Amino acid sequence: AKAMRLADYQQPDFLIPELSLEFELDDHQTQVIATSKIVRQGDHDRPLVLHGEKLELTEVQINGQAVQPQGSDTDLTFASVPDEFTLRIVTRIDPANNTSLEGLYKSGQAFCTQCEAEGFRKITYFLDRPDVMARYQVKITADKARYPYLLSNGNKVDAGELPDGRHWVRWDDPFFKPSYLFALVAGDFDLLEDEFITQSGRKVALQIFVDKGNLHRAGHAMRSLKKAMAWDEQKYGLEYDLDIYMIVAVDFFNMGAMENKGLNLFNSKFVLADAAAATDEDYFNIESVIAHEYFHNWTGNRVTCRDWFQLSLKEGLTVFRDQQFSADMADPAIVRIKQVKVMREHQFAEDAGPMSHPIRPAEVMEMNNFYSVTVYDKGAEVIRMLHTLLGEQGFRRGMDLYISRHDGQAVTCDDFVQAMQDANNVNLELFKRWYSQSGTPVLSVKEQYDQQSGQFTVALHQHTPPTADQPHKQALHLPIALEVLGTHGSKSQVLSLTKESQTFPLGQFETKPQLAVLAGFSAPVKLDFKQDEQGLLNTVLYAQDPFLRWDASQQLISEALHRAAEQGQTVLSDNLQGLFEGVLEFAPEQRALAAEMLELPSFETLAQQRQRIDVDALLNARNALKRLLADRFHPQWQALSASSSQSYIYEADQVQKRRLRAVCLGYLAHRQDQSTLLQSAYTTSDNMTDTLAVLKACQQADHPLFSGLMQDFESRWQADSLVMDKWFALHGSHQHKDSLAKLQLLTSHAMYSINNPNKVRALIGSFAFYNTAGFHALDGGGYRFVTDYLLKLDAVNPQVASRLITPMLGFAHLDDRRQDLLTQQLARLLDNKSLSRDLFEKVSKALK
Ligand code: BAL
Ligand code: ZN
Repeated sequence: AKAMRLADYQQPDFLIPELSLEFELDDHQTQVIATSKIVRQGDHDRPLVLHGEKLELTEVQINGQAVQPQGSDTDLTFASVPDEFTLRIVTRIDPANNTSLEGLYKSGQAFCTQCEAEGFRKITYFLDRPDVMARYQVKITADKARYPYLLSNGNKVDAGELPDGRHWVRWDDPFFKPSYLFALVAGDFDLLEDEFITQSGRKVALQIFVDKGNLHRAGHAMRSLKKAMAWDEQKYGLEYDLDIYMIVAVDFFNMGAMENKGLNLFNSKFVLADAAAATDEDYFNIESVIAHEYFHNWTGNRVTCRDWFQLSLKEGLTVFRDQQFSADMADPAIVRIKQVKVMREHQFAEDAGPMSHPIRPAEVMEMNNFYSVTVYDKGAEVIRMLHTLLGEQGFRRGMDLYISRHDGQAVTCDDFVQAMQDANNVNLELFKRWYSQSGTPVLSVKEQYDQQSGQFTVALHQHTPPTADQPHKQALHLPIALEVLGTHGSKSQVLSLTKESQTFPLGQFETKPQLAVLAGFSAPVKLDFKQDEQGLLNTVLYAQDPFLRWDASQQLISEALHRAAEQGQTVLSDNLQGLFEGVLEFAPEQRALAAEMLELPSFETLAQQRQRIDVDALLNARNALKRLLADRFHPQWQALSASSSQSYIYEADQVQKRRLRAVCLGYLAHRQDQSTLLQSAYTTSDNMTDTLAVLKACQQADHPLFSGLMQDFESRWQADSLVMDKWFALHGSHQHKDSLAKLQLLTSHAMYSINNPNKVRALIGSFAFYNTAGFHALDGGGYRFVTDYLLKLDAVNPQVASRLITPMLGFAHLDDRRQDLLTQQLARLLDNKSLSRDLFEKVSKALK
């Protein structure tokens, strides 16, 4: 396998302005007739090379004449073609055996597609690259009884019946689009319908298609869609552009969802919700993913990417937009904390491992490997920094210019930054380095207070350690938001760090003030700021920015945990006690924030804070501290976990109560005298959030109630696929001496299937990612199990396998023994001669 390089980008030799697709759907013998208008671009006589994979070619004509191009596994070459011509290609494909879930495949009884990034080439031969944009006309023919709905992008323009029980529908998409935004769905669904009137008064039909019997679970998704449509008009002046917007929920899906023009496809997990079966977190995620895909209509579809190295152009920006939306819909501080956890747990880990890459990668072997937390979440952090530097209005001016300048085009990240720069008359040259440099900068902070003059200054220093992909780093443009807490209240400001080291005066104070740095996580960096515990406690109690308050609490706890791990002894220091007392005091008024502060930092976050960690010692310390806190604040946990008798609605006040309650139950489960309380919390729950809170609490404390409750849960929900994923995940992440045997057993559970990515992620994924004790077991059993599974899974679905290997890659901070064990397993993978390109890219880098 060979890597592609951004530096080698060339304009396409040919363009395809028009494409007509005709599908005769059949499980194993779907026929695709693609008729396209092809135009040579520029003065050259190079051949036409179309992409194509796993296609059976039956007919090719140029301008009505049969021709014989040269075929290979990955392309079809026409040695010499006219400057402008019509190409007709007939191919056959086998959707029912397409387990990669890329291209045209079957999800349950329905046909559906996934083309991003390079799946269209599994449907027909084409110039499958985003800078080739065509107008699509699509005709779908299929059996009417089994497939009453035949859907594609754009507007439905014609339909008819055939004598043999089949029918057909014709769709026309008036917008030019790249092939990755093509979609087709055929199936039998329940349909939820509504409408949206745009700000200019146009009526848009809204349709959500779900599996039969799930109509009552589609309402939240519909409400979310309408909120997102209104928000984008109000916030960015962006209006929807077709007469119809369709969403289809399917059970077999590699990603969360896909923004195909006018026809979004969704993993059913991000559409379906009702109180009994979905948690508050599910409700939140559905709203956010529905919005994300909707926002892509402008940032992604109307303005798209020139090439896949530019993926963050649409993803970083659209994640930032969905984050802004979520902050407007819910508690902004809590939303921000959630995002920062993702950065610290997953993105920092990616940057520290063999797959480190800039948000605009320079080299790619398999594009599917770059739908990463770096491109998405760090990409969004980079957009957020622009927003911080330019301000709300400046950012909006830049967005307006970006959209008006590039509507209908396939452009680059540089084009985006250029629009921001031109609209605001600022110089963003230095800022652009964020797009080409990988790694997590470390920001060192030193404060200085001059007793005589009262001057308070801060010295900032940035340093980015080398990464696997880039040995040398340069200084970046960092917006550093901070708060100075003096005796007369606090002052906030944003410093602009553009050099390696800079000193900033912060004003005059009668006594040394308290400094809190990185308000709102204003830059995606690690902070090196030595503060005493009393200072952190002050920040927790008195800072204005809730993020700073939370962060200080987590720093205090993290340091205590690392200390405990190193000393092999966990104690509840006075300051730590003071922290919990202080937070518990305001918990009844500020429930959501308190809940976040009372929860111990995750093992994954802790692991990113040190060069080397002792897995067992850190796990022990974390558990020991939990037990100490459970005992010390037992009455408070009980008081705050008292359940309310309100019946479930997804609404801020209730969400906050349930969240705090879940954290309290998490502590109570560490005591042996709480079985009655836990049992009753489980029995009386009328909603999945509270039910799962009990299960999770018992699981994490390895409480004797756990297995009984899990059996009860299974018997109640065994027919519900999405709910059973929660059950699988609880088993997968249960840190228990028999967890591996249990895992083995569950892979043959009636509801489990290696073909369904949600199942694999729920069971095997939560083992690899979150079952720290089981996965990192010193006998190597965890690593071996995941490797065995990857070998099987890779042959079924390489994309999912390639996600699942992530926890096996970041081992630099593990002890030598575990590094050895992991290396052995990775070597086993590399020995497999039919390893996918997806896994090969990751494993070969990890072993380098
Ligand atoms: N474009 C792939 C799914 C998403 O990011 O929306
Ligand atoms: Zn996206």
